[in-house]
Amino acid sequence: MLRLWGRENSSNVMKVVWLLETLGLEYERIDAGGSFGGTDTPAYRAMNPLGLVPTLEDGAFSLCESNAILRYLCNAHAPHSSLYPTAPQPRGSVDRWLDFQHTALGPVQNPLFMALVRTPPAERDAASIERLTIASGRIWSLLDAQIALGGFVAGEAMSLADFALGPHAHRWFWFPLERPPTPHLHAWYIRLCAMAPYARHIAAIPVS
Ligand SMILES: N[C@@H](CCC(=O)N[C@@H](CS)C(=O)NCC(=O)O)C(=O)O
Repeated sequence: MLRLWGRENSSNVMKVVWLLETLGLEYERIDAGGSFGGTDTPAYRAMNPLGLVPTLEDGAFSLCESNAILRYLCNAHAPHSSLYPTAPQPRGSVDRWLDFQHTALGPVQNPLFMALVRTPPAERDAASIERLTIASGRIWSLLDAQIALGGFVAGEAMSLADFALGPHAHRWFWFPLERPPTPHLHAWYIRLCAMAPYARHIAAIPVS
């Protein structure tokens, strides 16, 4: 059986759980990281050298990096799934947004999350929150225009790109902030919330 290491409130774990459940794959999830610890043992570091979550074990094989795990699950366990098309051009479009999540959104929304959620109110830096809010809003506005084209992140069909960005969209709409208008993005988020695994493993988990 597939084994997933990682706490349920990690956005990188959430995307993998959402995919596992969507594909109907049998798995067990083991709490690790954050207050659960367990990521600093030699055995865990052999699977995930940075000591982060998630890590996937599939028999004797292990894999870290959440977007690599998304790709692996489709390649190994759902090779015909339209979530990760095999033709080079649609696959390239999905890969592009998977990279975008880590390289464009992550550097602005992850520090915003730390500044707003993981920093006690008395210690919050309003100027940096404002700067990160504006920067994150620009990224979500780009995605709003992209989703306007086809309804999903990588076009007209749902794909791994939605799985990578969906958990972050929940945080963005949850943050007590002024956001730029993004009607297409918001409509997409509402559609994700209507999907049972997203509702259960992302929208229902307290942002913490
Ligand atoms: N690029 C990595 C980033 C993993 C990462 O930053 N994970 C965070 C949780 S979202 C983590 O492990 N934080 C430390 C912890 O939970 O102990 C991936 O996509 O898997």
